[in-house]
Amino acid sequence: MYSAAAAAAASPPRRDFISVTLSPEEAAVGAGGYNNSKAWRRRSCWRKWKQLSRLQRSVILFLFAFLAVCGVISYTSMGESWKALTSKSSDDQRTESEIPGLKLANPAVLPAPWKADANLGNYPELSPQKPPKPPHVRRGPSNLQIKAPRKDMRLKNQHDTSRVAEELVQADKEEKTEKSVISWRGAVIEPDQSTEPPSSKKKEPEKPSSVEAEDQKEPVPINDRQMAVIEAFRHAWKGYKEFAWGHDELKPLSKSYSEWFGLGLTLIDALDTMWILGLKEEFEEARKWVANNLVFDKNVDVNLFESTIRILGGLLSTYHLSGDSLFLEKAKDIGNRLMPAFRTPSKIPYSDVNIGRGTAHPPRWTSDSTVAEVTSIQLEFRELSRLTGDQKFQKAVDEVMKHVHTLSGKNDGLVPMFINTNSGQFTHLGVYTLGARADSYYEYLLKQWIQGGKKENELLEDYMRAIEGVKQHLLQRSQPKQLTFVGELAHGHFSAKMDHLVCFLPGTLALGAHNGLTADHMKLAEALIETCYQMYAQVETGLSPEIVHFNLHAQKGHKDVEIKPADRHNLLRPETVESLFYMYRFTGDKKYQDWGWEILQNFNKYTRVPTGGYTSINNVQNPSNPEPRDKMESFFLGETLKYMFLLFSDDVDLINLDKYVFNTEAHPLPIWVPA
Ligand code: DMJ
Repeated sequence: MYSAAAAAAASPPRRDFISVTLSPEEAAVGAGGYNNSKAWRRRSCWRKWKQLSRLQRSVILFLFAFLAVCGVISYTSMGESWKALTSKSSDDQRTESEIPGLKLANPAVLPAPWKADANLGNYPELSPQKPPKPPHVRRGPSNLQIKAPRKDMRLKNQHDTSRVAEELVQADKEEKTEKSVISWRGAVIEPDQSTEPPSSKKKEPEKPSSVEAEDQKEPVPINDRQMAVIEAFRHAWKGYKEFAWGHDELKPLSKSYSEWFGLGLTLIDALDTMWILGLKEEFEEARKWVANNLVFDKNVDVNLFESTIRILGGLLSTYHLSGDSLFLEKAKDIGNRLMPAFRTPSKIPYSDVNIGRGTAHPPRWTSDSTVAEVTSIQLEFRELSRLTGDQKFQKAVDEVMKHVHTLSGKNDGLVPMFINTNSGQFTHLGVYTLGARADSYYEYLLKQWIQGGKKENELLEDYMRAIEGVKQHLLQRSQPKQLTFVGELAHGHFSAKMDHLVCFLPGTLALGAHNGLTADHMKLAEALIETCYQMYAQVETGLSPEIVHFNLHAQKGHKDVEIKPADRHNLLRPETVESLFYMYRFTGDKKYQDWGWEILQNFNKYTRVPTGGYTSINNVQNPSNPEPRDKMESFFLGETLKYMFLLFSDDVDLINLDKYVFNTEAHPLPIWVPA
């Protein structure tokens, strides 16, 4: 059979060449008579030029002229829209000495919680909340130069088709060591030149952010839906108080409790929710328990991630909202007790710490840690350093992020689920998800970048690249409704499986877009939140299961969402409500409030236990018997109800998203800004 390869082999290869005759001197070079003097080199070039044919010279001259014209054109057209970034690499920017130059975006304080009316039906008697307008607040992104989108612009109306990730990847290829510009249409991001240079002095501990506001804005009255959230919270709290006070979780059916760490998990997780909801009495009672009964000097193993996001995060945010130093003292205590987790060969922390003994260890069956766990403790430890002036907390967690940034084994920014604490390398390569074990890695890339004043470019790069990875490998559309969903990839095989946990993503994407990232992200957020809502709406109880599988092929009588028997449970998780909150804040589209309202009603219908508390259920597909599990997770009070309350609020200053960043357990922490 005749083939092109055979033909190529038969005929001698054709070569294009320019013949150059060597002069005696040049011949001498070949013979070893090389003379590197300037005069010799000049002479030699001139001779070579003269030896070229007229055609050859014309071609070269034309090329030079062409390049010069191109240079002039590109200089004039790009000069307007591109800013050269003269800062050093982001690595340099992330030194610990940078922190002293940072201050709170807002000497933020919410008003002391007012007493909500004990009469649940008597909403109008409640005094309205008075969120103060902090003085000299810098509104909008703090140290970005954002062009185009105004602060109050509804991002959903933007039509930005720029290719951010491609630009980032391209820029990275061109500049391996020094990244100077991250830019895309609609937003040019550059470091704030007014940022104080990092100081090498040991920083002073930060003051609490609870400073009285100078001018008060008009109070925004609590509306009926918010009141319904307050009522739900009180009902949950009633069960906890009666049957589980000071214990980790309420078991509302058996009217008892379960212990995980034995640290009053629900109570601590709920502190800032009570503050935000204005439940003064409940807050004061809980504060008393913290003051008198919360003791960390206990021979108990805790999970580093869970205790960081729930306990450390909860204490820090409560300290910021209330200004009460009790919570900072407790935060310092638990923070110090968690530090032994970082004593590993690779500095990738172990999953578990004994907070009484000061020892840490991985799970019994492996020396791996979960990637999401080791990369989602940074907001809290960084804030603890800022507040205490002790850099060791930030240093430990920053080191983890820097290390993960350099690791191989990623797939277009997507990370595997496990990392080894000895080698520091990813393990179980080839499986990529935005669900369990990887989810909050992506969330914390963006949120750390926001927390730190949008200067840590490596975090932003990793985030942008990962979202491109999601688009490239994990996005699909379901049938029949064409819902955009995020599936999983296992060794090259796509699975149409999506955890409810992934529903954090629309909110995170929207937060990024609000902070100046490409409007493409907002469009994706809009598509994904619709999908997350459908994960509730297409189910018999109107509550989402833990995991869904989407139909990729239209089949008569089949919905988009399929549920496997093992995945039918609902743990009262917050992710969809969380994203609804962000979407409403940034778009003002009331449909997001309405969707959240439906969800709250279904929680009330199927998970509320009459004697107090709410329960996880085993079967979202059976409205006549959803099979209560007899457990109320602490995040129902820490997150789900808090995000519901915020979703139904029209007060953008009730946890202003330009001043606070929520940790992955819904505890708001202040955004740092330059002095
Ligand atoms: C919470 O502890 C946090 O939101 C975490 O990021 C994921 N799991 C639960 C809620 O689903």
